[in-house]
Amino acid sequence: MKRKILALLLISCMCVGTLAGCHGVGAPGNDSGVSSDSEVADRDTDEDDFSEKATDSEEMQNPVESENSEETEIEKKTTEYDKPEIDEPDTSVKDEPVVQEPKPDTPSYCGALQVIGNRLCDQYGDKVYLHGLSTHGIAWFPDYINEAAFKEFRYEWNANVIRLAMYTAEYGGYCSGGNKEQLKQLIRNGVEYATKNDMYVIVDWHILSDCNPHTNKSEAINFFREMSREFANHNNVLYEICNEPNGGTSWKDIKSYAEEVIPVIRENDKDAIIIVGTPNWCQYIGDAAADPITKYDNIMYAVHFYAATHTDWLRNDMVKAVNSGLPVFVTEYGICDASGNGAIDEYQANEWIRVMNENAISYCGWNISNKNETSAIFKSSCNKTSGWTEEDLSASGKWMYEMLRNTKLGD
Ligand code: IDC
Repeated sequence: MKRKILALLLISCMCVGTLAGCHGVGAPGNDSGVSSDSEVADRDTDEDDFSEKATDSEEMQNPVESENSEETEIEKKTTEYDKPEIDEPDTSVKDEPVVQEPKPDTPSYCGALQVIGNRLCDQYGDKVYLHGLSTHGIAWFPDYINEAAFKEFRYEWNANVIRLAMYTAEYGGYCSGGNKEQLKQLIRNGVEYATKNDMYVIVDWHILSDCNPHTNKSEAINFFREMSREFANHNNVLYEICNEPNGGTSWKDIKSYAEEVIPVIRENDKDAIIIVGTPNWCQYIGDAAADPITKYDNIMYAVHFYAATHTDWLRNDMVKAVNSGLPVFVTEYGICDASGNGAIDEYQANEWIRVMNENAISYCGWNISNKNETSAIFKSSCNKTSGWTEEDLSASGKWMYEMLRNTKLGD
């Protein structure tokens, strides 16, 4: 039996009764909302009539009062009113219809995640759907890592996962002159805010211009050793150990890197989900499917797409990999082109979402920033770091907001 079901009880008979007795809504007649002078005059007259009639009816139509004294009646009502709530449990809801709502796939319901076959699952073994957003580089846009923002992403945007992207080689990156302590503190803060707001969180070692994860492997090992030690008791932290290998880096190279980094995390955390990037900016998923990592459990593989650049062929490769048994996580996607800029392709974006949902693939949208580029979810004119309104959202932001709001979490 499905274990994570929230039973939402609707006392619908009561509602129907109430609505049936309500004449304020949908009353026939003039529905323009504007009253004519004569109608107002009529109403005045009606009110007078009504108060007169009310007096009449009180006197004439209350057989109870005419048979019993007023006092006795009041006493009786008080007794009836007070008793059941305190002394007798209300069993009347038993026969009411039960509407079952999905629970959101959040840590408080799903707990520690696990990979079963090609699926991401919760602690009970039920499928989990993580839908959320990725930060931009935290070195460049640190201010979005604040508690109010995370709360909004969870409860306004309906996101249940946030990815913390920490560039390694770009300007100010972790391995290119960035302030390591500050960057780690941002990661800690992000994990804390995600935890407080019942979200999963991905710690992303965002390799890009460093192409091959071996380039900064020893830094990666130290970073993940320290982070996994600190987050060992969290059940909501996932590790993405190399964003996008590229520049001809082979799956063989990536796999050998992964097999050095994974055991470092496993020393501290025996079962956290670890996501491994795949060749050619996370597009050659077939290479991983042909030769997956078998020495460790709870490993997933990343596909990244930008809808205006990557279409059917990458979707098909992704589905093929999933069908062959590979657990896939789309840790980054955009609805514009692969530069993070250019025009939005809504048709392709919707196709991607459809296929990912059909295959229970989790996903994070790029990016939480107001950078002047299509993929940023906030307009560049918006300097707020929480408390956003619709006007603050870019076209990508509006699309992602609507999509996340309209996608039910859980099943
Ligand atoms: C882009 C950012 C852009 C930044 C650039 C750095 O949107 O502002 O200047 O990185 O090189 C990826 C990468 C991701 C890219 C994104 C868009 O993972 O870092 O962000 N993209 O180009 N893969 C495919 C696209």
